[in-house]
Amino acid sequence: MQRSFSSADAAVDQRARHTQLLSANQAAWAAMLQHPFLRMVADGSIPDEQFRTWIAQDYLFVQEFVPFLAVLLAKAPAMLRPPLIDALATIKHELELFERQAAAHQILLADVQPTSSCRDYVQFFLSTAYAGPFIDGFTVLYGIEKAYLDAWMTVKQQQQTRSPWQDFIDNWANESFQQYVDWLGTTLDQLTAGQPTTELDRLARLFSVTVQYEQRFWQMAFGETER
Ligand code: MP5
Repeated sequence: MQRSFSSADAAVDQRARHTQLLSANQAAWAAMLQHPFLRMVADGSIPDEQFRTWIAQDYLFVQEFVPFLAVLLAKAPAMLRPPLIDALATIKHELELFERQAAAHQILLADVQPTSSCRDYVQFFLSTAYAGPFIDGFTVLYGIEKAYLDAWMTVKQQQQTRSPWQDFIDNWANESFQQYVDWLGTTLDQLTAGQPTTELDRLARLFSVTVQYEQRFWQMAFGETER
């Protein structure tokens, strides 16, 4: 049967928007997942100092996720408010996980100063949410959550034995987080359906920057020179 090229074809392409963002950043994404930090967590060789650095810095990161999600919530279409409220509630539990684990491992979270990797990343996602339209912040949210889903799933798949840091691994490598990230992806597809190319180019740039920050964040655990 003959098919004419029509809006149906465009719709197929638009439905896969999140896949397009991922494939456009395939090399950087793969490099991120192969970072030594993740490999060493998986095989149990991660030095305590590196993991502790990550905990303290990621705690600062997650704390700033509250205003990030709150600003997104304020700009969100009404139908997206309930799931974003759930996402905010999850952050509250996540902060408690960091606090419990820090106490159990004698890690002081008070007075931790952000590294430049952490500070720059936080500034990037906050300013994107504050200054841009909802879709910009939502695209960054998708990149951030998808990065942690894939990173911690990769660790979990490679693990042979239980890790002393298992609660962190399981916090992101689980089915309900997978479902949340899948929902973010399909919602991104729906929100971007029919958008002009210039809009999509801007989102693609925001997504690429997110991937770069993710990579840099793992590297930061091994030390960085202040910029
Ligand atoms: C996340 C995170 C995931 N905690 N830290 C970095 C550097 N990237 C992504 O975000 P969330 O809100 O903890 O699921």
